[in-house]
Formats: sequence, structure tokens, C-alpha cells
Amino acid sequence: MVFFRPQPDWQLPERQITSEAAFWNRRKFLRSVLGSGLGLTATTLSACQPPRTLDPNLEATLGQPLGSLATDSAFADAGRPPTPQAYASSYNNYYEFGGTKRIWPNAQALPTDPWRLEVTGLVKNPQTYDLDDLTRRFPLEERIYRFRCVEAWAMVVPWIGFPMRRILEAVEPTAAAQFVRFTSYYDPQVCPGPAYGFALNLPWPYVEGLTVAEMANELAFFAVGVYGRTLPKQHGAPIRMVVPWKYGFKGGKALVKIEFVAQQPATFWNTIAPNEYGFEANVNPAVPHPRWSQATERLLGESTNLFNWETQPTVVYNGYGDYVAHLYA
Ligand SMILES: Nc1nc2c(c(=O)[nH]1)N[C@H]1C(S)=C(S)[C@@H](COP(=O)(O)O)O[C@H]1N2
Ligand SMILES: [Mo]
Repeated sequence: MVFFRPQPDWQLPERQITSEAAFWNRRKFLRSVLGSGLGLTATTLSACQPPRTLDPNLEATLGQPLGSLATDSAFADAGRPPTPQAYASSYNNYYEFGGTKRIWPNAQALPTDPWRLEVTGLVKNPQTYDLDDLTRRFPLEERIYRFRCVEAWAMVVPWIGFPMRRILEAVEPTAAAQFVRFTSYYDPQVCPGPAYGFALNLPWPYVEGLTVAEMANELAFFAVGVYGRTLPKQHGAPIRMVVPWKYGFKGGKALVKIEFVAQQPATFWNTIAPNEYGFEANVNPAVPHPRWSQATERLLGESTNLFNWETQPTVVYNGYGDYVAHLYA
């Protein structure tokens, strides 16, 4: 197993954040070197990244050894250093627990043990997974992905989890299944978000959706961990969606149900404001949000003020076009 240890988050200087131009030059460089057969190893590729910290108890907690860092450069090298966990895990969107970015203390009320994730609908083998199944049934791997919120802030996150297609293989959707509906945990007794007033009368629970073909794409991922640890509750423990070529709202947290269906499902933000939050919601600098441009994005930074963060150009499909553009041809 290859892990790159550890420089504490707080030692990461701002200047290590690479510019977009440097990213694409390096990607081109890596492709040409890899293409030339010089055989760079994962270690060489990842030496471009600052090292990450792994919880020494992680493998015991997960109940299995963790595979090595993905050797596919798109899964291991986001072209920008991982965002320090101190920022990513304290600046969250999770409306069930409040309407600000600082909901992480509220989210600790999420009860994750025991847990049941039901996978049902148009499938041959419906399944119900408990908490242990989520970390033990499928081989786990670590992937470093770019993440882009529709609100135009962005980060880079080292997730731990398994490809969504493992679930497809387990349940075997029937030919009639075209879409997948993902439902998040919601209990009005536990989730104070709506009680703050801003989120009254919203269509709870939070529901997201993909096509079956999108779910089968090799980038589509279920995360059960992040930053070398099991998933903190504010990130959607014990299991959440990660769909890195789409805006962040497409990634439902704390999943309790996955249903295979024939028709495009109604989803949370798309129901609230269909002209602002499309069902497809692929990252695209050329399609502005009705209230702001998507041409640029700000890299999540230390300040609470979004407007102090470093600005970069947005990249179509968040840089993952090689993997997903064919889905939309
Ligand atoms: N259940 C649920 N899932 C959710 C949300 C939410 O409010 N509730 N917010 C979404 C949005 S808008 C974003 S940007 C990401 C944020 O993920 P993070 O807090 O782990 O960075 O979660 C998505 N998943
Ligand atoms: Mo978002």
C-alpha cells in the first residue's frame, strides 16, 4: 500500500496552490511522459501532491486494508493540492442542519449507527446494507477529486470509498431502469435546518438523481471516508455520493435509499428552482447560473469571506471531459 505521510494541514502554504495553467501543462506533461512509455509510477505522480495524513486506526475501523492510491492520474492528481481538511470539513452545505456554511457542530446530531441503506426498485437483486456492509462489502480505494459547488467555490478532496458501479453489479438493474433516485436521511426531530426558518416548506427529504449510465461511469463514487478518516457527519456520514464532473448539489449525503426507476426523478433543488439547478448540472463555464457567472471559481480558503479566495477559470466537466463527455454526445 502506498500512502504519503504526513505534513499537517496547517503547514500547507498558500503558494502551493497551483495555477490552472500549471495544472493543464502538467497534465499534458504527464500524458506525454506516460504515453512515451517511461512508466511513471503512482508514487512519482503523487509526489506532486502534498502528503496526506491517514488515521492509524483507519483500516481497523473500516474492517479491510485500503487499496493503494489510484494509479490512474485523473483519480490521483487533481492538478491542485488537496484542500486542507480544516477548511473543507468546516465549510459545508448541509441544509438539513442549517442554512450557513458553519453547520458542522449541528451535524454531529446525525445518528449514523445503526444504519440501513436500501437499494431497490427495478433491480433483480434488491439489497439492504448495514453500516459494516458499507465499509466491508466492496474493496475501498482513495481518490483525489476536484469538487465544484454551483455557488462557484471549489476544492480538492481525497475521498475514500468505492465506485458506484459496484452497487449496479450487486443489484443488477433491469432493462426498464433508466434513472436512479438517491434519498438522504431526514428526520425533522433530528435535523434542525427547517426550524431556522429559511428552509420551511422545502421538499424534504433531500433527493438527487443520475441516469443509470452516469452511475455506471468509472468516476461516479460512493465515499465512506475522507482525508484518511471515516466520513465526518458534516460530509454526509456514513455514505455519500461523489460525482466530480457535476455541481456539488448532485452529491447527496447520508444516503438511506437508492431506487432504480424508469422516469427522471424529481430532485430537491430542481424542484425548488428548476431554472437555477438543472437535473443534469454538469460543470460548465459557458452556462451561467441565472444569478452569477460560472466562468470562474474560487478555491476554498482560510477566510470566511468567499471574495478573498483565489480565483481560477472553471473547466468544462470540471476537467473530467475525457471520462464523461461521451455520455452527453
Ligand atoms: N442531504 C444533503 N446533501 C447535500 C447537500 C444538502 O444540503 N443536503 N448539499 C449539497 C451541496 S449544495 C454541496 S456543495 C455538497 C457539499 O458537500 P461538503 O459539505 O461535503 O463539501 O453537498 C451536497 N449534498
Ligand atoms: Mo453546492
